[in-house]
Amino acid sequence: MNHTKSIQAFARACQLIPGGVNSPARAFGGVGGQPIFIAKGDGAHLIDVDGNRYLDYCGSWGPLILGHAHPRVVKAVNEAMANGASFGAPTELETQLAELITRLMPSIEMVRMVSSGTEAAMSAIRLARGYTGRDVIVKFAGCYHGHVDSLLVSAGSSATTLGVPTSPGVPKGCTQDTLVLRYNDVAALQEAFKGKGDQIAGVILEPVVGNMGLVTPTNEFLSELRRLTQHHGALLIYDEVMTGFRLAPGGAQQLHQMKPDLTVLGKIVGGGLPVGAYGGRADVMKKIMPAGPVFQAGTLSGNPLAMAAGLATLEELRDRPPYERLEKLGAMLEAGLGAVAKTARVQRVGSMWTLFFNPDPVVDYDGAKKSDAAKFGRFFWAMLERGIYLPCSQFEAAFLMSVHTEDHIRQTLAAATEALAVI
Ligand code: KE4
Repeated sequence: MNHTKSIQAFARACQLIPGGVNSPARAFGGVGGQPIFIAKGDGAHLIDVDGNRYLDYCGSWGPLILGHAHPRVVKAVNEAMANGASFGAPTELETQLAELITRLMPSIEMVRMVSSGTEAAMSAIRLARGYTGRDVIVKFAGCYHGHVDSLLVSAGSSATTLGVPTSPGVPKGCTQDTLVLRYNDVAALQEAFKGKGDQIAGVILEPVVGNMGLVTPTNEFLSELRRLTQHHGALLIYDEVMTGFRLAPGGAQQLHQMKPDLTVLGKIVGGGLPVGAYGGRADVMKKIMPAGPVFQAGTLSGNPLAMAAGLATLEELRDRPPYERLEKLGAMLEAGLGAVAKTARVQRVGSMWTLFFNPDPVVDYDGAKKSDAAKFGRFFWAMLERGIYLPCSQFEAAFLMSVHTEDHIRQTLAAATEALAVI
């Protein structure tokens, strides 16, 4: 494949943009080489600036469950744009999206819109501390909740990919109240609450992890999380930025039949435009300014274009639910990869999946880090050259979109069979 124009575009970008990218996750740091510059998305495909066409399993890292440039989303955003991009005043679009979110996720009784998953997680943490009057936040190694200072400790996603899970520039004061535990470690959770139960404001987790690669929680872990937080008056915060509206209409919490106190949202809720949201129990949410004293604000929070894209996306998911088909396609892909990958294993929930180059089941961050990331890098490029665009890291989840077909899966399995034979 010819990547001349991508190489030229990257060199030009590097003059003015650190690392040539506006997010390290896109830097190809985990797979080597230089990032591909994209010209256009079209349904299940990406077309790069050299005209190469790829079957896309990144979907912008999750938001595009409906595929690129879905007609219903394009129409909604164009209509909103014609009315003006932003007013700095409330619009009914925000209330309409809030009504749909709260209908799909009943644990969310009230919701506040922001502009990214990071902003949503940051606000939820502040709210948990403001509501409880406590300082300690529990997170789990390998989970990623955006680049929130207090949560950039043992963070997954590109922080792990690029080898900086705990970022410089974050003063000790920001993380001294962040307690990092091992995912799925019930004993450690019990120990933490035994020692600090009356100091813990909240526990935040990915209820199905995408950011160390796809890792699933045990039922015992989820149940104990709910029991201990309830017992000690700490808030249970589900970060469903990646899983929300993807794993089920009501996200992972519907799948697990769990009711968190707060939920953090992003990605799909904006349909590809910048939207984050956080919501949950009304008695907690009413602490947020101007209803209550906990401050949070944003110029483009609830932006009409972003609301229109999010509404069109959630309405399409409501009108034509893709979940059964995504499960069928996911199972077909998992079975096919399992048949050809001798030293790798697929871990999957619905339309989220990871091919781990790891002989053992991955249940936590230590396990994920034992994966052969270099081999994943060779696999990534072998697939890219065969027209398959995967997330560029072993420590990420790949995503099926509603526009994927069985032929796409067959094409992917044929490419994987060849790729696995040569890496
Ligand atoms: P954003 O600030 O990137 O919108 O959301 C942060 C975030 C929060 N919580 C979870 C579970 C997330 O997965 C994310 C963002 N995910 C990464 C990819 N794993 C986004 C890609 C990027 O950083 O460029």
